Amino acid sequence: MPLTDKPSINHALLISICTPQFKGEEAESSLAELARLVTTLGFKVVGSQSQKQSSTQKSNVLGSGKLAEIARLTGNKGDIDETQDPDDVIDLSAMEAVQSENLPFGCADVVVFDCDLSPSQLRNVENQLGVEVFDRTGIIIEIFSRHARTRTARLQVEIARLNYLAPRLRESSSGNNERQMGKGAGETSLELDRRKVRDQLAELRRELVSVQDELKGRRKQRAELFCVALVGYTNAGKSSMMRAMTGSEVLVENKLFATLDTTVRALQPMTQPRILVSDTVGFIKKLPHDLVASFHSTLAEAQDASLLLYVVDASDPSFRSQLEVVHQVLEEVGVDDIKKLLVLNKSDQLSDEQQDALMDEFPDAMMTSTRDPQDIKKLHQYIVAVAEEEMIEDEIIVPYTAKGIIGEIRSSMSITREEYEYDHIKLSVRSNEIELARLKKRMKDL
Ligand SMILES: Nc1nc2c(ncn2[C@@H]2O[C@H](COP(=O)(O)OP(=O)(O)OP(=O)(O)O)[C@@H](O)[C@H]2O)c(=O)[nH]1
Ligand SMILES: [Mg+2]
Repeated sequence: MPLTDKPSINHALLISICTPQFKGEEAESSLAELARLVTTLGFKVVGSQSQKQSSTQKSNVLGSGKLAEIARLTGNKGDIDETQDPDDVIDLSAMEAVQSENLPFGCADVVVFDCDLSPSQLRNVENQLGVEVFDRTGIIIEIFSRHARTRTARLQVEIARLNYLAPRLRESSSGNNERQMGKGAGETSLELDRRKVRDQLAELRRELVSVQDELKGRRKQRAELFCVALVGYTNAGKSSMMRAMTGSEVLVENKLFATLDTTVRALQPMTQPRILVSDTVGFIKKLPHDLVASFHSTLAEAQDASLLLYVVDASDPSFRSQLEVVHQVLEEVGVDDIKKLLVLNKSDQLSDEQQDALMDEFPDAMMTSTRDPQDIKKLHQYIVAVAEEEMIEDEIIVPYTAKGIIGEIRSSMSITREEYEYDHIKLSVRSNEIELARLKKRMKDL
């Protein structure tokens, strides 16, 4: 399947395969999410169709009636085998639905399935329709490829993309008899392509390991600081919250997966010692397995945090199931014993009654709107209070001969009392254990 950038806008027809396990509201909200994913990619959604099937595993995911209808909408460019599924009756109700939407002949040039298709299913339906076909994973991987900015994110996404593409590689149209440079004896073009992908994957994995070691080093340096990680479903408002709390210019967009890289900044107004806030990649239902695996390392930031803010878009009717996905992924990453706060965001989109009902349902949560400075202040106070709980109080004696160190103490700890004695200053300070131990060692070495 060619996953290439195209200059013109693609017109996409979305297909939902409903099974006994996946139907009704769940299928509808998933299809609505697929429409947002496809729009994020720059496609225009022209309509959607759903097909009932006993499972998504059949070699032909579409029955002949539905296939004929979709072929009409995609301009009959494919190669439909009329003998396929002789028992399958044309689903008239669905056809009427399409006609009532007045979708014209050939209105779509891309078909997107809201489920995963095996390489052979994808090939079959692509041949039958003669247009480009994507499955949900293909779309998500494509969005990730376009949004990846840093080296780590690019490496992670490229690994996931190649893993996805490798089994979908097909014989190139140039034929497999042609001799090609580097091709081993008896190796077809397809085998050569697959070998190249395998080599490339190995190289990318090596590179990723070295980048991750570097990042691990940086995280270690920050280990003594209190870290808050913003985690949650895509588009919940994590980056907006990061901006509001740290004054940083992280990307905020009404797009799915705007953020793929972890950003770390100090909480503003600045505290002593500093508190760090990190913005992380968002989650989505049915996240492709390879992407989950490759983003585990990005989520290491969450693993190291002292406090997790679970940000949800409380104005989205399906936020409860989104929260479930977040819990699931984070459990896999292993963040069970970290303190958490549920942040019900986008409260400006909710009526007072709706807000009250949500607070009854989630009494330990905090209701916020990233657009309300008062809410950001409330969150700031909460974070500082939690950080303070972890701090301990101590006394430090600084001789006048070592006065220079006081500036250092002021910038890294909170000083609660200063007493000036004959030959020293006695400071009462609050900080975390590691920072205090480090300071005492420094004082001894002076
Ligand atoms: N109405 C309203 N919109 C908000 C609020 N917070 C964020 N948004 C909007 O929601 C959209 C997504 O915001 P982001 O901050 O990019 O969301 P994110 O969680 O970082 O999303 P990803 O990076 O894709 O995971 C943007 O259009 C924001 O302007 C809020 O409190 N109220
Ligand atoms: Mg973001």
